[in-house]
Amino acid sequence: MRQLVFATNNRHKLDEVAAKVGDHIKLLTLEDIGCREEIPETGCTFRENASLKSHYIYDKYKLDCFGDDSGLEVDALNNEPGVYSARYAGTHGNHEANIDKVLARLAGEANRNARFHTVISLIWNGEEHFFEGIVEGTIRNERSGAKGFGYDPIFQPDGYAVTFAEMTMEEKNRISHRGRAMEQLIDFLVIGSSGH
Ligand code: ITT
Repeated sequence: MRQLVFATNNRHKLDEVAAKVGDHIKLLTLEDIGCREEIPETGCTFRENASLKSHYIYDKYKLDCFGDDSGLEVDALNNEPGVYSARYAGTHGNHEANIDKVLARLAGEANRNARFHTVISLIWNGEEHFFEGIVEGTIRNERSGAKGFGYDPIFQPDGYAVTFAEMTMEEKNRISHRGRAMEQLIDFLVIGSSGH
């Protein structure tokens, strides 16, 4: 079976991706390979940051691996929080404060359109391949639901009456940015169709 390191320190991402790959790929975590460092995310785009994550692991461990960089883009906020999604309110991973900041900045705003965006960088046999996934939706006026992570309680995907935080992981994975990008990665590895 193909074996791949997922370069993430985010437990929720890992769970979602593990559910998506099922038996197709054996996922290794950073813990599995003994990597305890924070991987720097100094790029200005999802693509650059995804690439930094995968290269960090490949350069050090010479293992097939991938990393994703993802975030929320809100039209009325000039696509913020974007690459700063994890640390929008200052502290990395403070999801409650990040949500509060988005809601405060959108107070009174009629245009609630937004999207989640993921870029995955895969290094496979020493070559880099990119996969991208986007899900369009709107930002609710307040939180709803307790599942998922990050901005899930305020993001309602188009065509649904619930937020990502009200969906099961399987439902979210079927339509989410990360789920869509992972489907392409799995196709690439399992049936050999191309990344770019
Ligand atoms: P790693 O870099 O270790 O993978 P991270 O959480 O720092 O973990 P990112 O740099 O890609 O990951 O930041 C993504 C942030 O965007 C994440 O912390 C959330 O705030 C938000 N985000 C991304 N995908 C999301 C999702 O599916 N649901 C809710 N929020 C999400």
